[in-house]
Amino acid sequence: MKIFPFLTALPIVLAASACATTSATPSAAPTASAKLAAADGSARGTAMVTQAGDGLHVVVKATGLTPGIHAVHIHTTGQCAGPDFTSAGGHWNPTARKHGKDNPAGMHMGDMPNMTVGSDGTGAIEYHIADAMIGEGATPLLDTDGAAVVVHAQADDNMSDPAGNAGGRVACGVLAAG
Ligand SMILES: [Cu+2]
Repeated sequence: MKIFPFLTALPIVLAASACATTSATPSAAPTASAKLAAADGSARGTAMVTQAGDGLHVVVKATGLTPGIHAVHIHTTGQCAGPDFTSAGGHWNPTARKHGKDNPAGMHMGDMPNMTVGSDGTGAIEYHIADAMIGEGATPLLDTDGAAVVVHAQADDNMSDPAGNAGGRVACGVLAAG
């Protein structure tokens, strides 16, 4: 009778060892990263994007910002020319949607949650962008003109097209592979 639990457990052991073998193979997910800077060039933190299945895992860690709530987006052009960073273009929007998660016609692929910055000037967001690729497919994040992460002076209202009434651009970082 005791043989049955052993037999049913055996496939699980085999599957686990197969997983271990697979993860030991060097096949790191594609990544893109950016160093955020203010208009004067001083550092404002980092952004890291990792391919996670068929979506993007985004982590932004900011420093040196005014306490309060700040919009954070991925913008469509990988250029951060000061002082206003308009060179980064509008929001990354390969599916031609309107702005904002609360907009019935939204949202942009580059729309992300607001970031709360504390009294020490630091803040962070972690977010998953669904159905997006760093370097593959018809509309990759890192297309010919690249992409940038932009932090705004104010909060995003998650509704107003095209940019959520988020005010000026206070930090910007060009995303680059790796
Ligand atoms: Cu923006």
